[in-house]
Amino acid sequence: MEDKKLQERAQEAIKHFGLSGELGAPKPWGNGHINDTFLVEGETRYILQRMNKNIFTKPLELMENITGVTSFLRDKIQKAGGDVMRETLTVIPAEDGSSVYQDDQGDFWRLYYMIEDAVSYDRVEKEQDFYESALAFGNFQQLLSDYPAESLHETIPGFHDTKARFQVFCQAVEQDVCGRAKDVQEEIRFCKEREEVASALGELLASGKLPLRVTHNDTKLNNIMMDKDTGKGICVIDLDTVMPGLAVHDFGDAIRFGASTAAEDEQDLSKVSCDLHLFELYTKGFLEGCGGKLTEMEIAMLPMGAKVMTFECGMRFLTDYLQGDTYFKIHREGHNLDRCRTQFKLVADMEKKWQEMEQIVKDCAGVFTK
Ligand code: ADP
Ligand code: GN1
Ligand code: MG
Repeated sequence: MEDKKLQERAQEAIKHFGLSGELGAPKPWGNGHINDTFLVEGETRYILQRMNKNIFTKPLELMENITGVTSFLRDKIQKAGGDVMRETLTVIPAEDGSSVYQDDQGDFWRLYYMIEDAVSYDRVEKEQDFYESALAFGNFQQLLSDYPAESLHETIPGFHDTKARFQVFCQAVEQDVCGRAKDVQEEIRFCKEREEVASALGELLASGKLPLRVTHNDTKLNNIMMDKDTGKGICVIDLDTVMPGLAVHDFGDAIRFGASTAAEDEQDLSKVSCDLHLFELYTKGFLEGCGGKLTEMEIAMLPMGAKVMTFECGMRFLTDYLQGDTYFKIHREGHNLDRCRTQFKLVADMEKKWQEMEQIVKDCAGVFTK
């Protein structure tokens, strides 16, 4: 019922973008956890999104970031002789010229051209795809290395401030608004035992040992479109969180999702581990994609980026579970708890494989700088 109503609202929203020709009814699309995404088919295909207003409280500032970044990328793609319709998102303005349409319920809708002949994966199916995604995410960072960072709004303040997120988690345990804490004591203990993980990277940033760069901050495999014929990562999407951040976070977030042997919400934890072969492939691709721009400290901290991002994500899922599932979309009871458990299983597995992970990074960096 809820979904039906939303679809009807999507159908209303699309009328406000001044598109010509006949359009099919918007169809729910993709597996994002944050926005409501629809495919709209006409002579051309479009992606219509209702932006999550609880999470993105300043949608116009967010769209300013996205139009700024995509115009900047479009320029570079054009100069390099690339295909601007496929290698970057294109925002289609609403009929009043604004980057969004606001409906009568106060929701903001935006429209993009669909990236054609491309797919996004929820799991690594062919290992080469993971390598290609690493090249593309690394390259994305390189392309934005001269973007005026000061012009970017912080769309979610403290997005990867893991230490602050740890405090929020502790409050959620204390407040226990849904009475769920008693059933997740093991997960709470796991998280609390690792308080130092939460501050590891923040301290290096604060002391100037890690540089602030323009980063994507949400480098899940399904946030990149891969060419369906060549398998190349052609377009980085989901630009809501492009902000100044740490390169090792972008690396780490991709590992936590793509180098896992199981889905993010797998219930059988015996299937969940960090695949070191995939870790190695991604490391190679990312270093190459960044084009030698990473500092020695950044390279040394890649394994830590993977552990911190996985820990942070598990902690965010657990916090959301404790707070009554108000942030991430869920599709079943206990979904956020299942997701938290896979992340914590991965953290524990990375801890066991720590030396090997460090060795892999050293070997890859050596080959790359030779
Ligand atoms: P969320 O923030 O909810 O994750 P995304 O912007 O990542 O939303 O979109 C969800 C999914 O929709 C993506 O994983 C991708 O499969 C698809 N998608 C989004 N934008 C486009 C686009 N311009 N072209 C093709 N597919 C897209
Ligand atoms: C969300 O938007 P999406 O589904 O690509 C989240 C990420 C989490 C991820 C976990 C804005 O990503 O931070 O790592 O879920 N995005 C936001 O799957 O919070
Ligand atoms: Mg997404």
